[in-house]
Amino acid sequence: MTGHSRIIEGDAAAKGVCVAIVAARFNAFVVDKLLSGALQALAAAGVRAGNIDVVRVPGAFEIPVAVNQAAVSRRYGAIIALGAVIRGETPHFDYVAGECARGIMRVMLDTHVPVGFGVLTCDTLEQAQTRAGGAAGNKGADAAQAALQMANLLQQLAH
Ligand code: INI
Repeated sequence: MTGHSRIIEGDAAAKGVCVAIVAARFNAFVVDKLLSGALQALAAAGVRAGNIDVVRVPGAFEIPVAVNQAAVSRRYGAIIALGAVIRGETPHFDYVAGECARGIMRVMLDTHVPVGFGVLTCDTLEQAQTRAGGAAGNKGADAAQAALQMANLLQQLAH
């Protein structure tokens, strides 16, 4: 018989890691709930408040450039992107939501800094509220946990 396969998986308990949260001001009444969820999840994982920087940008369209700057600074082990893009009557939604997601993925692949994607893309305000601390949980908290897990996983894969 050959040996056992190794299972390599991220652990969300992250002591000593510095985290940047990049949060849009647009739809702040939703995004601020995502931000509370993310901060609670980070505290639960043992990240010290002094190791967390919260960066506010105008809207989801501006998130990637701030995430990129945070990533290239090499100050952060994990970054969390928070926003709420809600479909209106125009194709604007598709550009804002699509470019936000694409830009964030590009930063992650280019810099190897994990970015939790807590940007809601919803048809209605009600759907967004359900995902920002309502019946469907808090996607800000989920994004924070994902970013910490990925930071831990990437560290393990690098050795
Ligand atoms: N920004 C958002 O974060 N959410 C939206 O739903 C949204 N809509 O619907 O327009 C939005 N637009 C602003 C955009 O992100 C930029 O801030 C703006 O275009 C200036 O560059």
